[in-house]
Amino acid sequence: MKDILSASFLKAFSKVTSNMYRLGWDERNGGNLSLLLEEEEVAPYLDLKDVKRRFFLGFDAQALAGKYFLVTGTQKYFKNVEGDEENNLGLFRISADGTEGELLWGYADGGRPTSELPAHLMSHIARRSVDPMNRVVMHTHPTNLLAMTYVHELETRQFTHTLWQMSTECIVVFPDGVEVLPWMLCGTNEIGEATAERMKKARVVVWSMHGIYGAGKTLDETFGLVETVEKAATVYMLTAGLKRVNTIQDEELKVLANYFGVEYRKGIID
Ligand code: 2HA
Ligand code: ZN
Repeated sequence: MKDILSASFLKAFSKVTSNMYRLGWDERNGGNLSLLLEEEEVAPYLDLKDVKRRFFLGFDAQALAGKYFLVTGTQKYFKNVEGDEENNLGLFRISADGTEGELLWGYADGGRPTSELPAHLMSHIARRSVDPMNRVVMHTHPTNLLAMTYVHELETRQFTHTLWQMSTECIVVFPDGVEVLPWMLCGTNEIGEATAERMKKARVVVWSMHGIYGAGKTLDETFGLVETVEKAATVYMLTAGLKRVNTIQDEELKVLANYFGVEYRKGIID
């Protein structure tokens, strides 16, 4: 059996949590991250029959039965993940009936998965229904995006339009735009269901006055997606309240999308 700490997926996962912390997105226990793994990726590192503990999911995850997930722990700090993975992360399988997590490694100090596990797993199900290659769900509290939800209309069309105007790469990186949820109580099945519903339309869901959810095929891609949204929100916050004399015109957004061959979401600029 190989040492799981040497697994490239575990190293990449740790590194991304460190980068998120370094950028100031994940204060204290803020943020949570989940990565879907296939059995053949996990098998070299763990005895798949050795279930350490079981925990109830509290919703139907049948669509993910038999899938493996690496997930940050509840009350754990992103700044502590790298170098102490076994206490701060857990790797579990979704039981055959979709009701339980079967812990195979991690949460070593008796911990549990993030309180946002419903939003994560429901988002995985929703994203995979439109993109079967989706493997990552990232929740974090990027500073300027959070600030923007205090001063900008909380409406999907307007919010997306503003972000697309904030830098030339935006419409190319997130042509599906961002979905905006109103303030809701976090850690519940309700916010999980609302997030997952929006995830069918876009890979980014803004939680007003809280943070962001991003989804993607790889850790790098998902991090890059959230990073690009946060960069746009930063430009917005640096210019909000100042007299804006220039912008990217809607016609220019269309030229960009056409040049890069991306199908941008309809109803935002037309
Ligand atoms: O787990 O970010 O939304 C900490 C959070 C909850
Ligand atoms: Zn949060």
